[in-house]
Amino acid sequence: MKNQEISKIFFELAELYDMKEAPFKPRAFEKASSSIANLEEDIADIYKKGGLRALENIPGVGRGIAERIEEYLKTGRIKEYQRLKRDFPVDIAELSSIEGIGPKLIKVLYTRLRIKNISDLEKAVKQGKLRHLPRMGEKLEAKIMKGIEFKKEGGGRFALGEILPFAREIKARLLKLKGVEAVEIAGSLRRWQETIGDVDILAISEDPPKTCDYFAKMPEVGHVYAHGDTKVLVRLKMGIDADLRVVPKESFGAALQYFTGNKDHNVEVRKIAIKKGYKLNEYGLFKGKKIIAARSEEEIYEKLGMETPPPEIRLNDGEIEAALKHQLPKLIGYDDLKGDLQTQSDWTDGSNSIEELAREAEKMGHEYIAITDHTKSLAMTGGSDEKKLLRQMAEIDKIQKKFSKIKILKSAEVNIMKNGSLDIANEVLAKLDVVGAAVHSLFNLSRNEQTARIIRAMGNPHLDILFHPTGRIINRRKPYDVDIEAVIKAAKRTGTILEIDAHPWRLDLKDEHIKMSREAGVKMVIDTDAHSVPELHYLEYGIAQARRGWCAKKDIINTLPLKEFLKALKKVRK
Ligand code: DGT
Ligand code: CA
Ligand code: CA
Ligand code: ZN
Repeated sequence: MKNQEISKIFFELAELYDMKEAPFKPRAFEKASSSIANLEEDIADIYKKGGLRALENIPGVGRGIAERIEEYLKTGRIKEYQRLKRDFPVDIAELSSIEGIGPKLIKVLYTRLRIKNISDLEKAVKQGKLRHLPRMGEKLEAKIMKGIEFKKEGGGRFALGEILPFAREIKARLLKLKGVEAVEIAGSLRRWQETIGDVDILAISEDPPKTCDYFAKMPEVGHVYAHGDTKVLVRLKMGIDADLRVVPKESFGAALQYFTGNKDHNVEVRKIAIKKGYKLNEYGLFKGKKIIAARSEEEIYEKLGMETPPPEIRLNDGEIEAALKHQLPKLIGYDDLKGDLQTQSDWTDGSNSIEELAREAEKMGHEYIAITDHTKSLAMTGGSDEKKLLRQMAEIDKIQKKFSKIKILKSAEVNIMKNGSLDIANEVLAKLDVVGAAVHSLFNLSRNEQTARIIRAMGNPHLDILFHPTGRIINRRKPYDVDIEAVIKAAKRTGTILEIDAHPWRLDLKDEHIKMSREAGVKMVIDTDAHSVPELHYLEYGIAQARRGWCAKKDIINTLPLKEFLKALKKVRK
């Protein structure tokens, strides 16, 4: 499937045009890139079935972009991309994954210092070469060095959101092969862990060697480590390893249990088996040589006297005890959300109109969507001041008339200033349906200052939701130093809701903080932080994150229908 390749090329085209400071094009390519990455269907199939017209139906794809997709599908390349790439033979995706590095700097780095990738960059930083570049200095140089180190600490693990769509694509392709009966993604991906070391796939097939052959020869494969009749281990060109194991139908459940992990969970479960006089491995649960259970995970756990823990919580972190007592919580389900509460429109740094966002949210079955554009002190996004916000509210009233099934909530992602005040006047905040606020600057304050700043903001009676409470960006930016326990306590005291930001780069709050909030009785919401229509589909990442934090439906207030949801907000509006 060509989806990921095309998405990556469009991402690079966006950056390449950004370097040239071309208007409009960067946004257009970026939009198309993320839209295509999120497609479930094979783009080549879409094209085969409906030609250019069908491609244009993909959100964010207009005529021009559709023609470039056609060119790629027909010729295996996009000339425009090759031409631009000749001028800048740089690994843009790799370099821009470092905090502090964007297209403009990449251009300078290449034209002045011939830096093409992270290893070139690291050398240059160590030699102190960066600080002499225009608009650079020792401070930025140090920040970039920190970014490089942070990336290395990550140990080359990929963010879940980079890998899951791709793993699903491989699964879909395998399922189409003749003789393949079932395919499951196992390992950390099935547990929705926030970063992924490698991809583990299990399959049942009538012709295992043929299925393995197919896997080993996929165009995405860069290197084959091992290729047997039932097992293939490869490195993909994108830099991550992937394993395929074809297992017998009779023992599929045992294999799935084993390869889902995590390892600590498996070790404990195996101990329970031994205590009962059994043996457990990837082929089944045995009493002597006799198979007791193997076909499904459920029958294995049942024979061990346990409930089956959902994969998301298999971490040997309390789930085994709960499963033995038959007291596992009923986790929030993937269909339980009624609305999205953080979305940015083209009034600031989002790429779609309010109407487009609402239309897609309505199609997804949401009852409500909050439009939360940035506010004035985030000047680079064109953030709203009071006047602009009032204009937007009036506009939403107009747009609302076109919708009967979804309520467009007037909202904002208000900026928390250094002293903990909000950058929009209370009289205007009072007019919004729901108010979110977040820290977007001064990440380096001391723990005390940062904590006090956030807690003071939560004391504002108009503030309903604290957005992305720790500010981390996976593999890119550490959380700011904040006393999260104190924040959770303040949330309880002030009735402030904490966000689980579902954006796969954020996943903020993270699992352990979600658990702490739930235990403290603090309510949360799950929302996407979408900056475009395709990103509205990120909710599932947030739901997984909430499940990893053991949340039930009642812990998450945007599982409530509109009226009850509004009632659950802070005092002043009640
Ligand atoms: P990753 O790949 O680092 O993101 O994390 P996992 O959990 O996918 O780990 P991986 O790919 O090394 O192994 C997949 C699963 O196989 C793992 O979750 C549990 C199981 N497994 C691997 N090694 C062992 C082991 O030594 N003992 C047991 N009991 N299970 C293991
Ligand atoms: Ca793995
Ligand atoms: Ca593995
Ligand atoms: Zn934004």
